[in-house]
Amino acid sequence: MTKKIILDCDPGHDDAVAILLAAGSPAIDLLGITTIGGNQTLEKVTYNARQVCTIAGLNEIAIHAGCTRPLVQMMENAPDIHGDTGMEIQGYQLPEPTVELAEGHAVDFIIDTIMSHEPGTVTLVPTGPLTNIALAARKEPRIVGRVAEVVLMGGGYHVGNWSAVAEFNIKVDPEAAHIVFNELWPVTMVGLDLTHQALATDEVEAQIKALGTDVADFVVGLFGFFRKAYQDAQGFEHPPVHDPCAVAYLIDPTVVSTQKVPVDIELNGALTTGMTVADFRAPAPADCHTQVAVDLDHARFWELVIDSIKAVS
Ligand SMILES: [Ca+2]
Repeated sequence: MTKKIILDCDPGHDDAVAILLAAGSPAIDLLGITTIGGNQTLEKVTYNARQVCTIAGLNEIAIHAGCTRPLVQMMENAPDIHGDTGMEIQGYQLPEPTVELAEGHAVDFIIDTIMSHEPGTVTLVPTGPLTNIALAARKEPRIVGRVAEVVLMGGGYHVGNWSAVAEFNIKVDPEAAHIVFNELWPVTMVGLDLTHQALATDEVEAQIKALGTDVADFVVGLFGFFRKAYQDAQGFEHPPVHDPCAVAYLIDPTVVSTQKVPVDIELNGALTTGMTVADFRAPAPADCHTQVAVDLDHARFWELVIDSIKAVS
């Protein structure tokens, strides 16, 4: 059975891989892509989403642009990790996008899509700041009871990457994250604890390169820039490819193990604003609606990504 998803993203190197994984998987029905200012400005990440869809031949996909900035905080971007364009690349010539932007705001597309499908059939997959998702829940509260689940890349119960304890997507719009984690829909947090296991090793890159297709060359080019950025900015040898982990969990839940645990968002910390505070002190209560991703099957994860790259090539 295929899962219908909306991918809400800020491409972004790893967002680009998430789009490819979703588009190429027979287990996923990608209903649309919505964009959110994050890794770079809304204008840049939306352009990048159109480029990714052009490369992957997703000519019919609906791409809707969303919010330009967080609910309360000033905009923050991540040029150290994603470059000035938000999707800088090595050794690959990005095309002029031919896939057009659809009319209508991302928030309205999210609401209309959920409300026009049977309850429990649409999953939201946010891989950027949670502004669009939070606004959708506030504008049309009935979506909360209608989505199948929210599977998001963001946060971390052990480490941060934008501060000692806060991850970028949550840190840049903590108020939006607070809304999303406190609505009573099922939330799976695919955080840094999990995504730091999704390393694009030399072996993985060689396997992708060996496919010899244009899409494979695109991904290898992304990894080239992303590896250098992660080496320089965060001391990683190989880059963690965060966002496709959320999609992989939906394709095959055995790829990502999870644990039910209450999670809330710190809004007023002196050192901890944007922390996803997970309470592991006792077994989660029966009505706990949040869970966190714990362990990744690295080999199976990359197998899924490679299968999708083949499928869209
Ligand atoms: Ca992202």
